[in-house]
Amino acid sequence: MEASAQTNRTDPVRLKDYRPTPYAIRTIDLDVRLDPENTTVTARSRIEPREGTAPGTPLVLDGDELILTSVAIDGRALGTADYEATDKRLEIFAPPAGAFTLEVGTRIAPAKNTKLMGLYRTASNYCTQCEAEGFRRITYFYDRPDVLAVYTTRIEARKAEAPYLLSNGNLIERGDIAGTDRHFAVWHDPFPKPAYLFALVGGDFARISDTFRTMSGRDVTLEIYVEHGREDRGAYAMDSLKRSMKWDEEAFGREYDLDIFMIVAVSDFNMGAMENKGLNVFNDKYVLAKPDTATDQDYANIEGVIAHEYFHNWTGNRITCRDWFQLCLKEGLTVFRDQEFSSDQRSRPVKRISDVRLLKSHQFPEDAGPLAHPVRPETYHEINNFYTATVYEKGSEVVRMLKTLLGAETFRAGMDLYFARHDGDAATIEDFVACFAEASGRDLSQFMLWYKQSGTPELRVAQGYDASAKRYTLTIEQSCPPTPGQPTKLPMTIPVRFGLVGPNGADLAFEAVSGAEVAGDVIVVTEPKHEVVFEGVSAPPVPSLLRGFSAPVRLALELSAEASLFLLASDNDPFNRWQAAQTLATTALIEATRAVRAGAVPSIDPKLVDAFARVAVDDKVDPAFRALTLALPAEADIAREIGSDVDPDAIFAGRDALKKAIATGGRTAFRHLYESLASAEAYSPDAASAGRRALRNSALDYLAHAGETDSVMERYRTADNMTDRLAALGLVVGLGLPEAEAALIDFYSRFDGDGLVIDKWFTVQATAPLAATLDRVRALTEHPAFSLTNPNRFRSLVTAFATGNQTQFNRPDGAGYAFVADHVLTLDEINPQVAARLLSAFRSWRALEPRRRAYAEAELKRVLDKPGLSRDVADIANRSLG
Ligand code: 0A1
Ligand code: ZN
Repeated sequence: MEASAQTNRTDPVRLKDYRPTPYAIRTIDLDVRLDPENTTVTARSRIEPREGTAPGTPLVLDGDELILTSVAIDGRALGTADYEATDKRLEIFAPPAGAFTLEVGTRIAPAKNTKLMGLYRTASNYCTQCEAEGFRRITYFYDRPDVLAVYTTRIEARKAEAPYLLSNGNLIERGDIAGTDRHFAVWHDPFPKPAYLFALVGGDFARISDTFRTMSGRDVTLEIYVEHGREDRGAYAMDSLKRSMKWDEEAFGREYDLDIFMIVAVSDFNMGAMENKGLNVFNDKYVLAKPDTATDQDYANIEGVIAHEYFHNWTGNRITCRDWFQLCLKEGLTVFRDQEFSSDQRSRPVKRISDVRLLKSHQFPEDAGPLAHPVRPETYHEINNFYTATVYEKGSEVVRMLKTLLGAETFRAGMDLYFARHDGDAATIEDFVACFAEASGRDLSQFMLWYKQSGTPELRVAQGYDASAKRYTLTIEQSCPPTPGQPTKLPMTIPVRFGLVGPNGADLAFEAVSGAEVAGDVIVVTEPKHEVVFEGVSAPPVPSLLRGFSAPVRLALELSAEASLFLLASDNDPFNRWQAAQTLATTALIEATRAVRAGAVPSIDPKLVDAFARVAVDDKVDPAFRALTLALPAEADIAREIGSDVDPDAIFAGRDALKKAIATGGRTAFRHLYESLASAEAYSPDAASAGRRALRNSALDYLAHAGETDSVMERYRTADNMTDRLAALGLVVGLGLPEAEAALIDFYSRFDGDGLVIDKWFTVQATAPLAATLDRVRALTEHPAFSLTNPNRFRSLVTAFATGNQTQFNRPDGAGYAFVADHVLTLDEINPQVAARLLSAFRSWRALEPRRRAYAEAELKRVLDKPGLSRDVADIANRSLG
């Protein structure tokens, strides 16, 4: 390894090294005096040795970029011989033998905090982000999830600067400080919690209030704090919150536990939102919505994220994680819960298809590349890089598989046991799975491999039918490709929900089955190979496997185009009807790509075109489902299916050819659809209306690809909501139509000053698959509305270009990679977390054709070679090249 790269390597943290801390911290009283450049924090903690700790064992607390101003134990200031402090740690050499009170004074400068971890400024307000390791940027502490303390927080600030002073728990005192322009508030959170769930907010906001009566009849105050002038955009978030609270009572028996639940929407935030106890802090894009600024997708995201953070109150807060390796314990489970919530609130099949699309487009590539890691990793260099699709989305799939294997009732019994047994604990995945093993009486040790083995398993399936014996056989083989650190894999437990679809479209019955455990409509695959034999099958079936996507695996099953067309028309499982369309399209797209690379014109099967046109106008089918079926696999999905020697330009051309063929062949159907779906009703974000808009915009997309571009500009001009306006703008700009510039100017002037909408304007331009895009994106980085310090602005332009523009990021001259690498390096000095996420756009570089691969590798090396790189970016660069 090169010397400079070596400086960017550190020792990893390992799961097997987990040890509890020698001391417990039972309570912490914080006194925080807010000031942009000079905030002072006094932390008084009640500390005691844990059982078995030898007297005199040093107390070593975490810190990060802190200035220590005082240390005292039991009221006596310590001398410099008693401790050592750096900006990263505070070591007290010989603490008292019994319980003691430690008082630590620190100084911080929120205005200089561009990492947005710890206490920082957003607009002219103060807020905190402590997960995963941000509390150590506020005071010296055991900043790890297994140290649970009761927090009492006093906040003081100038009244004019921060009329609202908020923290976790219940407000117990507030008042003015006589003779000054200052005031204070004291909050007490009775629930012991780890430091990552601490939050503090100070500032001037508009407040939206409501109440919720819980199932036991307690009234809870609900408050949403937003920027002044945005109070007309909080109603949907509040409604989503109330529906989430009700649903968790009904679906899981979980009631809210404090007197008040607060949400603060801020415009500078590294992630989506944060579940701090009683005081959630949100990226404002997941709170603010009104019809002319937010799309249907924004509304759905708000509903999902509000639910997610609320559900964390039980899965994450009441029961937290023992260590960060267990992150999926709270995240996978909470994603599962929010997905179930949205399924119940909207259409279950539509939600399932959207979730699987996300899984396949984000998690499958992660699992197939150098950043692959188990749902529960066993080592990490930088925990912030493990808030991944694998931990979240695959983590949710693992919980869903438990439910599929155990059945809904036993699953609920396992969840009840988990809540009863571990309330107040910092738990592990073993604790969680043990509850289901106990509730079901099933041995789940093989199932645990889902948490330990990375990579996407593959099921290879062959079929045979013996007409005279009426015997149908499915030969199912499982395998899992090698992934970093895991060259070989053990066979897993894979639940395969299935049906044997007979000639009339109904599932065929069978009299007996052997060769695998079959529970109801689920084949439980456990061995490397099963021969599953069904007796008494009256006709040759078409197998419908992995219904509802019952396991996060790849399915290799040779089905004829006729069989897929039959499933598309007849399968009683809506997910597999959608899957059949995807399979047909994917096969056609791979062929079209191959043709383009061979210099030929792709030939498109008219039967496929016809099937798509028929789906479009099938009024018996839910519009949202039709819209999803009509959406061709994305370029990145096709790249993933091709797997190696990928040429993104050929994929684009092949896909464009298929799209135009469907557009032209189905023109009449799309025209009919577009016109028949016109609506005179006022906008409503409900799922049914959103589905009709999605279908109409899909028709518009196809019409535009058939050359009927007039409708697009008309749609743009007459739209009465953001969904329709943005769909039209995306087409005008993405197709490079002559009206693009005028439309962009119009859009900007309508929404000038509205950051979240300007983000859409940036993204539309950054994702246009046009040769001029890179120059445009470069120019937009100089635009006054762009910002390197605001994560939403940065992501909407630069990250959107890297992750949402296959042809231009992967330009054959390597200029896209160089531009992105430059931005990784610039941003690394401001906000390493967001920089590291951007760099992970390179994760599929090894699958590229040789020329692009060489350019991408050179850029990754250039990044890694920069001295003084953050641990976040160095970790991604090292693993990507590893
Ligand atoms: N627990 C949050 C995710 C989150 C993680 C880290 C953060 O800081 C940078 C912020 C949020 C969730 O799952 O919603
Ligand atoms: Zn979460």
